Amino acid sequence: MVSTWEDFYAKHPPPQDLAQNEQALKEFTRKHLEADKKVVLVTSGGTTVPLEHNTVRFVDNFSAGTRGSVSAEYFLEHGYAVIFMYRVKSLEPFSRHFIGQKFLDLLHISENNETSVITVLPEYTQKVATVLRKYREAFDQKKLLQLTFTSLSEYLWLLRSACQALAPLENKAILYLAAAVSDFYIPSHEMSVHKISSSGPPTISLQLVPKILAPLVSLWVPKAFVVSFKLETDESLLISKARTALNKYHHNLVIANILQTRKQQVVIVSKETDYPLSLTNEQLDNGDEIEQLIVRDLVEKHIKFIRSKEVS
Ligand code: 9Z3
Repeated sequence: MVSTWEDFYAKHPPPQDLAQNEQALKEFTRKHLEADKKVVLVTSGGTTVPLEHNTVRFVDNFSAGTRGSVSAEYFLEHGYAVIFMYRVKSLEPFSRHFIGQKFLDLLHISENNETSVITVLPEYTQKVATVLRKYREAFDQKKLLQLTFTSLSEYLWLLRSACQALAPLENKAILYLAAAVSDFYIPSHEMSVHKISSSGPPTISLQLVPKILAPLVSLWVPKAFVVSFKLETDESLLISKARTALNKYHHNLVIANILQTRKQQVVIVSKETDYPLSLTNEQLDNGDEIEQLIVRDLVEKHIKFIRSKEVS
């Protein structure tokens, strides 16, 4: 049985930092509303579904956070203020360029009279400077707000709060729902309190997560430009599933992608049309990013959307 979205919120307590995040959301959206700015909410990374209240094990949804973090940078370049809602430890805008060992490989160390002097290697200085400038501008001018989630329940609470903060922006807001959100969960009252014993094979029964796009589109941000993502591994299902979602939730666009090819090709699906955006192998090898094409396309559509609302 599928419980309703109201039921989900009634049965799962809000995360402890929700009030603090709501305050940050309110201040951020108020500032940009006053400045007549466009704001995008980018969700990114996968949600976890805990198997135990004292969580040792959980089910995870696949997403490195590349789509979201790269897109956030391009939205900033197009003049949007960005609320970046992401899974703890998944990729973040700007720092994503220097993760793991790559960061240490940029640096040079020299010893000078017993002091260590660390510099960026000359061949990387330009790249670091370019990213650093954009990073500083985004934070110093308060154009980027970053908020985190880990579990499905934290994600759903934060998403609703973000929508409530964005609602006053009406059609100036884009929702860009790139996070990989679990379709299944164990209801709180059915979950083991302690670590599940490994003395025998456990039977784990998952239930369907209520479809949150329904209240999001019809109640929380009815005037916003809403874009969801559809992830499949079977190519023959991709477009029909995307279209089913559009017909069911009546939002603006679905961006459809196949797990294995998601960095090279996506399909933009609207009620009227569907068309691919893609990179050639050469472009991919050159470091071009498909998110640049996606965001450019969306920004054009969003401008037309705002104009159409001004006329009607
Ligand atoms: C996506 O389809 C994203 O493009 C990816 C990005 C998760 C594939 P990465 O972070 O990957 O760059 O590694 N996101 C949406 C996935 C999702 O859960 N969609 C739901 C569905 O397909 C509906 S909203 O049913």
